[in-house]
Amino acid sequence: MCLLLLALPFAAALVSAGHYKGIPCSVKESIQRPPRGWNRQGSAPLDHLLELRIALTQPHFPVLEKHLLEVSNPNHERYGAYLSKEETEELMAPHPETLDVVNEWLSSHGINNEHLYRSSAQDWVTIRVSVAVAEEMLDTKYHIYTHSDTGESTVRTTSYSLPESLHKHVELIQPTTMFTRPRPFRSTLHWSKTVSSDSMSPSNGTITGPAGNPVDVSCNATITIDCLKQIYNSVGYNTSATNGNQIAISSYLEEYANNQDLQQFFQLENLMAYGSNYTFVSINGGLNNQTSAAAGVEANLDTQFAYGLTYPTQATLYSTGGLPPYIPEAQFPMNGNEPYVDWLHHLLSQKHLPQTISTSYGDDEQTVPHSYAKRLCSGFAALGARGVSLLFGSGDGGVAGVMSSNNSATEQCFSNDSSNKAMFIPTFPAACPYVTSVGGTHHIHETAASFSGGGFSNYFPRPAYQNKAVTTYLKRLAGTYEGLYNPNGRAFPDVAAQAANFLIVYQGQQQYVFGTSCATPTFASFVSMLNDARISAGRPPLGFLNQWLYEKGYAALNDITAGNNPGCGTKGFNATIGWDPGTSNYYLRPSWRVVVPGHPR
Ligand SMILES: *[C@@H]1O[C@H](CO)[C@@H](O)[C@H](O)[C@H]1NC(C)=O
Ligand SMILES: *[C@@H]1O[C@H](CO)[C@@H](O)[C@H](O)[C@H]1NC(C)=O
Ligand SMILES: *[C@@H]1O[C@H](CO)[C@@H](O)[C@H](O)[C@H]1NC(C)=O
Ligand SMILES: *[C@@H]1O[C@H](CO)[C@@H](O)[C@H](O)[C@H]1NC(C)=O
Ligand SMILES: *[C@@H]1O[C@H](CO)[C@@H](O)[C@H](O)[C@H]1NC(C)=O
Ligand SMILES: *[C@@H]1O[C@H](CO)[C@@H](O)[C@H](O)[C@H]1NC(C)=O
Ligand SMILES: *[C@@H]1O[C@H](CO)[C@@H](O)[C@H](O)[C@H]1NC(C)=O
Ligand SMILES: CC(=O)N[C@H]1CO[C@H](CO)[C@@H](O)[C@@H]1O
Repeated sequence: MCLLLLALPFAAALVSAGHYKGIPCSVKESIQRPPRGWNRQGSAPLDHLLELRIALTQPHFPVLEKHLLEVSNPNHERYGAYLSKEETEELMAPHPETLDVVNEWLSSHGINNEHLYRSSAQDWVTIRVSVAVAEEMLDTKYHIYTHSDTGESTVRTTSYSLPESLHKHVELIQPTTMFTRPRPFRSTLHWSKTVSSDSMSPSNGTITGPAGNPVDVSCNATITIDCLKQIYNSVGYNTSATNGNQIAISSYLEEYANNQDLQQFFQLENLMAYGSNYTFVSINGGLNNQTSAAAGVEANLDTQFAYGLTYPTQATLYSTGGLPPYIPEAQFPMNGNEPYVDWLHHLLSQKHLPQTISTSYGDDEQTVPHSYAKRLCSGFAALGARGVSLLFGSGDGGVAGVMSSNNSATEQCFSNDSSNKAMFIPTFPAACPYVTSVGGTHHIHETAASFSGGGFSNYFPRPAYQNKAVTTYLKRLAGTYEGLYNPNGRAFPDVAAQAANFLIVYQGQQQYVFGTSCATPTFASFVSMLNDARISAGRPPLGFLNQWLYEKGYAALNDITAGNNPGCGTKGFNATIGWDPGTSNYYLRPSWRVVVPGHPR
């Protein structure tokens, strides 16, 4: 037990068998209350098993960050000189003293090397302990919390403590105060079973697309693979199956990509890809349930469009197991963590990585503990240093956050601190400065889709690469919404792409889907095509995109100048007039842009 010496000196001395028992502890992390919607029920069963993740301090992270900013800066001589797995791990590793101190603490609780799992860089330790042991180690009390909307239950606490000598060695321990469960960003589904034949027919003439080339009229109502190639001007560009370029999709939360649906989709939208396949990678027990009824809309959408657009590029699907929510009646270990950490551990332990990865999941930033969000963001930075382009959806609730199913509620637009202050809700991971965040547009001429998530982080300060674009936008905003957002925060999204009326195949039927879930694999696919061209030309891939995007890449993008993203009872942010050559000012929200990569050379 981690007792306060002052409170119980004799008892503490008597029970202290190990070095750390009975020495002064102090609170490591606490929250005032669980995020909105979570209500405390009874105590957690003492024999319930928890998989605790312990993040150790990374003293060399600033050096890693410096490397990242150099190798992904198009004006730097090291542009494209990405780090190897070993080099990256060296910069992620904790100090040897940290390993010693933490090992000693663990063994004082009877936890030795054979009971734990370490990440490849040794920066995370995972242990499996009962609630009783965790409560003793962390001087806390776990309870069962139930969510009022979903009925999901979870075992959590609002505060935990550590011996003071450990504080500087341990960054965070979860699950303790973390209530987040990332959700797929899909806003609406149209369940219409019949898709009218003329909506697919190119015979109805063409209109002029954003790049000045002809686009089928039908694309204004139904988005197919052909439409996206036309809109973003890549018709006739052939990717290579053999140059080593790869695209990957992340899948979580028991979302399964159905292979029969995929083949049916290929028959419908890219006949060349019919019969092709992808590599399935299971992380932390992620399953691949091919029962038609188990197909996931998100997983089907992501794989169908990303693989359909980039075929014959080698394709991968990561299925990361997140254990199901805690069920009070069941006595076996359940409900681990949000799954990004497992996914990161897997990727960072690989020698070779896909150059482009699309992830259409996320949660409201304030439901992810600050320390945890920071640490995950550092992991994304490490992937960037290795040359991976990470694309994340910006959310489907406009300025109100994730809101995967209901866009009208305003009651969630408050801070979860005691001030209960009205505010816009940023999303995570989209708001991490080391990922590229993708918002949504619709129609031709493209306008911002109203659901498109966008705003400013409350956790991450504005990165230097955004200074020029964002300060210009803020000036134009002239104080509107003051107090509802953090003007010094990382602004997102970085880019946007078509996000409505995507025609997918789901459980054998043609369906329309909407959301930044559509935009993310789309943008990722065009990044992958650019990487394909670069790799074929013997050049390194684009890696972490944002410095290049804000410095040079924007010139290939189409400004979106109409539309807004309402939420929280407001009209949200306006997309405004774009690049202004007369005054050299950006009048654009960095978001509402669309990629028009043209024919990569
Ligand atoms: C595309 O559809 C939108 C919404 O229905 C409409 O406002 C717009 O005029 C259409 N674009 C063209 C080029 O027909
Ligand atoms: C791309 O492939 C198609 C089909 O094999 C072929 O007709 C076309 O010429 C190729 N385009 C280029 C630019 O090589
Ligand atoms: C395609 O790949 C998936 C995942 O690896 C596998 O389950 C499936 O059997 C493959 N299908 C074919 C037709 O090879
Ligand atoms: C696969 O999904 C189906 C339908 O949801 C379910 O009945 C079945 O139990 C699942 N199989 C496995 C092995 O999880
Ligand atoms: C809001 O909740 C998150 C996650 O539980 C926590 O990390 C954060 O500190 C909370 N914010 C406040 C101001 O309590
Ligand atoms: C959306 O939220 C509002 C306000 O909470 C509620 O009245 C409405 O029924 C919800 N709609 C759906 C489809 O859940
Ligand atoms: C957005 O544009 C509308 C219409 O032009 C205007 O009324 C509104 O003030 C603008 N809002 C902001 C926040 O700039
Ligand atoms: C406006 C127009 O030309 N509509 C035609 C689109 O194509 C379908 C099928 O090819 C015709 O039935 C429509 O008349």
